[in-house]
Amino acid sequence: MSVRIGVLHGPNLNTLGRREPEVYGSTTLAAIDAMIVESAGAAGAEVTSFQSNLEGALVDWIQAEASQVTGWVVNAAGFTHSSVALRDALVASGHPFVEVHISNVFAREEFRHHSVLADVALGVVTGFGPESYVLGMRGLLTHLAGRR
Ligand code: CA2
Repeated sequence: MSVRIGVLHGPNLNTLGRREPEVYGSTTLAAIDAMIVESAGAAGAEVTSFQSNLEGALVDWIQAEASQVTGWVVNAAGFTHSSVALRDALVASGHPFVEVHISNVFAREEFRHHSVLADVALGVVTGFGPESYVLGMRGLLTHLAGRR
């Protein structure tokens, strides 16, 4: 069976590389997508990715892609801490997902310490810069291959 991973980027991540480089680094979202495609491709997996600043657009995308993907890598950005709608859409998709963050959310403001997604995620990767996506993808692919 072929493996196809949906990568979801939440609000403001379209401005990566252009603002707050001391927190989020200088890598653009397009460069992160290229890193993900390369690492997943090396493992024989396909990637489809989507960014939106709108909660409903992210939910619509999850619903539209659910029948085509095998799992998700999710950086829900600010919605991580608030969106029951995203949580519900991910759970309803029936596929495992890994929550990823560029920054270490636990080294930041207290409101970032709580995620409404984490307890239904396969795992969480936080604080490794853009590499968090690659590490999350690797963990997800290992899980899907039944190796853990
Ligand atoms: O560290 C992460 O990946 C976050 O998901 C990023 C979110 C933040 O709300 C989460 O707590 C942690 C914010 C994304 C904002 O993206 C920006 C990109 C460039 C400049 C400013 C913000």
